[in-house]
Parts: sequence; structure tokens; C-alpha cells
Amino acid sequence: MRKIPFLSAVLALFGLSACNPEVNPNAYLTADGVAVFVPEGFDASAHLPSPIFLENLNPMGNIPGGWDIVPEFCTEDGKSVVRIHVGDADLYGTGEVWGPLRRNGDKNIFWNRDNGAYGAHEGKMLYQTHPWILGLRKDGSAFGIIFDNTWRSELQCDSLVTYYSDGPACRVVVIQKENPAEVLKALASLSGTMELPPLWALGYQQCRFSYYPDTRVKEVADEFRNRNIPCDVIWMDIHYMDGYRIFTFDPERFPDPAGLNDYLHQKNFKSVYMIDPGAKVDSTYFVDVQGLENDYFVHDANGKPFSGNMWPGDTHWPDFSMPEVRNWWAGLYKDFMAQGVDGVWNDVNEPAVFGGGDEMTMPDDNIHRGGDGRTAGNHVRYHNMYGYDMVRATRQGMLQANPDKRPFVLSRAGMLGQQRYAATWTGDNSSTVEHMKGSIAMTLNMGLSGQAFNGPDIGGFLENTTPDLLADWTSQGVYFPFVRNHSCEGTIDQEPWAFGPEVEAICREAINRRYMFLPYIYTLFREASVSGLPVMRPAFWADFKDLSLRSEQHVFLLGDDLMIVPRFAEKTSARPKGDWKLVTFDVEDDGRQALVYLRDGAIVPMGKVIQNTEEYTTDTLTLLVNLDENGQASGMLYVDAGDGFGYKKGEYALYRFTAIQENGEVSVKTELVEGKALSQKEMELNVKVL
Ligand code: MIG
Repeated sequence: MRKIPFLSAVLALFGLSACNPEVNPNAYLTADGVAVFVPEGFDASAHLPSPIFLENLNPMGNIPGGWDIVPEFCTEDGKSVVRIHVGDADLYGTGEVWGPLRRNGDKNIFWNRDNGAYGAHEGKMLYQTHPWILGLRKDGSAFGIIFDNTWRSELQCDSLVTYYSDGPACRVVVIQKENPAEVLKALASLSGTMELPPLWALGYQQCRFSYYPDTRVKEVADEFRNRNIPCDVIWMDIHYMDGYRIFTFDPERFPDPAGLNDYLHQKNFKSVYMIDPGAKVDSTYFVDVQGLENDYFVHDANGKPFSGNMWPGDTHWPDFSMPEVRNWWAGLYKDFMAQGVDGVWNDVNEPAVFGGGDEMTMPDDNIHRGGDGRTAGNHVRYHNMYGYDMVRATRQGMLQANPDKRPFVLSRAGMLGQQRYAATWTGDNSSTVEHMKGSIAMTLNMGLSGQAFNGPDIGGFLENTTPDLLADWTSQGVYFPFVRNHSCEGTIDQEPWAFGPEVEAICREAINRRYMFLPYIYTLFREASVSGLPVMRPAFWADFKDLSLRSEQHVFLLGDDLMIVPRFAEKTSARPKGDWKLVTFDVEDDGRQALVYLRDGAIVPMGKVIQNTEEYTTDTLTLLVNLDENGQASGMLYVDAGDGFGYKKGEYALYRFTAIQENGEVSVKTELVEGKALSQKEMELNVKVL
């Protein structure tokens, strides 16, 4: 292990204190290329079991010589500090943050926060906590750093990475691999992957705060079908509830939720409903009554149920750190899902509290009682885990209610490890060009932080969108993993047709393309669920050694094979080298659609335009082929039922297509590489060589 004796001296030169570093913490290897550094006097009861990891990090040997990413632990001004020298590596990841893709010189404050327009703390303190850095050296080799910590903390990304925590010193896990893809796979093997979502969750989704009453929901759904704009999901925000009471329906606005859901299902829509964590303080309301009877709510410093102000007025918050509370919470979904609810949206689970001090949350000295090996602790320890513990209970409840359906949960708050339970979005952005452009880096960095399934509110949430913004954001947003148009209460309409035929046509065409690329996108989701690789990838993914791509944050890749160039970035972006070919469509270019390029050597399977995923089929496909210099190309296709768990029992097919050009003729071979053919018919393949 390398020692850094000169470091203190160098730091002193810059006026920084190295505060008596412990240069030799207890350190060991836990897997190939994965080292665990344990600070002296490590207080396991304040940290373990870790929410981040699937298993204990057991020792399997010593750290090999030459290991150059070595944390140094110390305390300073009452904070636990970790410093790590990372040289001139480019830094990425760090979860959800407003700022550049390349994180060097920037910071994160990990204290999950309701942060409208990313206005507070310059957007460095958002809704999620991923104390994680992906480092990429100039030679293309890579490392990952996990601060195994839930306590309030702060990360400064410089050549000397500095991490400050309000809690006792935490373990640091360092991954070293030959490239970033291998680092993300190692992260996934430690922290888990997203479970394969239902296919419908990959479709286009329409939301607003809020569609009500139920007749308005039906109207919106009908508009999509009448106008031939593909759509899979309509979202129900808080106004469907009876006085903001979770697990209830407003008797006037939504008198017949099962009927509404039937209506949507008949038109091949799915419904997603919001469930917030807080329960209205109300002695006639079953959730509050049960929670109080069983002492399930978070305690204040005096050991009494804490109450604060939220949408329902006076509110209690379930203590999700307790296993019995999670079981109770899971059980609440049974009757709710039985109304024909398809997906669940867990919002404000930072938890946000109106009037809750500077950061709009509960007091630091509230008590979470823990369990399952976790000791009781105050809010400073449990805050960043609150959403995590909530959504794992939600997922469990959905599985109990519908054991044969893949749960779809969307969560606003998050924590590294939460990719196992829920998808996420980037919270309350604004309808501005700046936020549209910046949403690309945000979504990319979440993908580089283990959370493949995420995306922004397309069109922008706060403030009125504009025709141009909606057109441009939709045109690029359809290539994000999560594709949902959403806007705030009080803003003008933001549906694809809201601004007349021209914008509608642009949005329709973009959404059509989402659906045409679904065979490829679903294959990428499956890959992400197995390996932990992101669905949406930064441009530098095309060549880890190409230094010109390290800061490119507008052009991005979908998987390895498609490059997406938003129109605003057409002339200003860095592009990966290679013979990428423009994908053409059967319609005239409207000048707004993001440009899509196919990598040389790649085959991407495409379907026809469909109106929703109920119509999805892989019986007939177009294979887009871009032959490499040797006249060859290949690509993959994953096929399964699109929902349910048959795939876990082998009910899936993974195909490899290989194209070869010989004597001017291109022939394509299809091989089943995993699983089994699910259809009797052979796929009808139309080959389109670009
Ligand atoms: O306090 O449910 O980020 O998407 O529309 C605001 C209303 C609560 C915040 C979410 C937003 C949602 C809104 N919610």
C-alpha cells in the first residue's frame, strides 16, 4: 500500500489541514479489485448493516501492491473526514446533482432535500444520496469510491477528493478495474441492480400535478388515442386522494377508481398513483389510527410520535427503519392495488416537511428505532435512508398484492442501493432551456451511479413551458431511460398537443421513435438489470481513452450502439470517432428531432410504430445495420413476456444477430444465445444497411 508522507506538507502549503491522518487504516480485499478501508475505531453500530451493499464485505485477502487509491481518515471541526488523492483522473457519478457531467471542481451535499428549481444550495443538495465517485484516468483505466455512509455529508471532487460526514467515521470501498464498465459491474455486484421493469414502464408517460377529476383523466387518455400519439401510462398526482389521505380516493373527484382503471386498461393504458409517506393526523382515518395504535410513527426527541405540516395538514411519518413498519406499510397496498392500480409513485420521501427548518425536513433529534440489526438512531443518521426504506416496503407490498407482476415504483428521494427497489426522476426542475440541457448530465450521472432507470420531467415542471421547449425536450427526452412529461399545478397545459399541430407533430414523431426503438431499449434494460451497466451512457463510453470526450455532456449514447445528438448540440459537441451513420426515418426531417447515429459494427433491432406496449411484438423487425471496415456487424435482442417473472424460470430469449457482407451481399444470421424461443413463428427480419 502506498503511503503519502508528503501530503500533509503539501496540504499545509495550501493552507489546508491534513489533521493527523491515519495513513494505515485496517484494509483488506473483499473481491477481485475491491478494497475495503476501515477507519480506526470504526463504530459498526452507527453504520451497519449498510443499506448500500447486498452482503457483508468479508475479507478475502490483502490489498495488492501498487494500489494507488488510498483513503486517509481524520476528524476536523467535529466532522469525520476522508481524503483521497486521485491525481488527474476525471470524476463522474456522485448521484443526483445540478452541475456538469464531469464532477471535478464541484461538490455534493448529501442531505436529501425538496429543492424546487434546484434553487437551494445551488442545486448541490438534491433529493438523493449516492456517496460514490467513478474515476476515469487518462489511460482509460478506472476506479470507483464508495463512502459507506448514510449520515449527512459533503463531497468535494478535486484531485484531492474530500468527504466530510456529520457521523462517525465510515468505511470506504475502492474498486479498481481496467475501465469504467468493469467498475460499474463491480458496483452492481456489491450493491445490486435494478430489477427488470415491466415493458410498459419503458413507454411514454403523461403526468401533471394533477389530472382531476376522473373524467379529465379519461379525456387525456382519449386524446392520445384519437391523435395517434403513443402513450402507455397516465399518472395520478395528489389530487386523487381524499384530503391528501394516502391509500384513499376522493369520493367526488374519483368515485370509482376501479372503473377508471378499467377504462384506462381497455384503452391499453396503465395507471400510476402517488403515495406519499406522511399520514394525516386524523382519529377517523385508518392509516393514522393503525400507525398510532402500534406506535409505528417516527418519534420526536421525547419519544412521542412526531408531527409536522405536509399536504394533509398535521401529519405523522411512518418509521420505515423498523421491519414491522415496513411490513405494515407493504400490507396497506393490498386493497389499494386491488383497484387496478398498476404502478406507485412515492413522492416527498426525503422526507419533505413544510416549514421544516432550513432544509424542509424533520428535526435532527427525531428518533428512528431501526431493527434488522440496525440500532436506533437520530434523524441525522436515518434521514438519507428514509426514502430507501420506504420504497423497499412499497415494492414488497406490490409484490404481495400482485405476485405475478413486476412492480413499478418511482421514488423522489434516493440512496445508493435503492436501484434494487425503485426507479427515479430528477425532481422539480424548471421549464427552462438551461434545465433541458442540464437534464442530460443529470440523467447520465445517475446512470453512472448505479441507477439506470431515471430521467427528468420532460417539458419542465415549474413555470410554464413554451412550444419550443416542449418540442426540443421531447425530441431528446424520448431517448432517456424514463420518459415522462410532467408539470406543476398552476402551469399551462403541457401535453404534446397543447401548442397546436406543429409542436404536436414534432412530439408525435419523437414518441413514435421511442416505440420503434423499444426492442433495442428493452434489450438494454435487460442488460442493465443483469450487469448494472447504464442504459444511457456518456459520449466517452464510446472510447475510454479518447480525452476529447471527457467533458461532452450533450451528445450521449443509448447503449453502445446509438449516439443521440440533440439538435441544439449539433454544431458544438464532441463526437466519438468512428464511422457512425445517421439513421433515417420514413418521414421528412422536421429540423427538431434529435439525430440518431448507428455505430459501425452494430446492428440495432427496430419495431414498427405502435400506440402502446400492449401492441408490442418482435415478430417483424427491421435490423439497422452499419457494417464495420471488415464488412461485419452484430447486435442483440432480448425477448420475454414483458411482465411477470417467467423470465426468471428461463422464459426468455436472447438473440444475437450477425451480419456479413460477401460479394456485395449482406446476409444476417440469427442465433439464440440464451433462453429459448418463445414464439413458434420465425422472426421476420428486414435488413436495412446504412
Ligand atoms: O410538495 O404531488 O416532485 O412531481 O407533482 C410537492 C405534487 C409535491 C413534488 C413532486 C412533484 C409532484 C408534487 N410533489
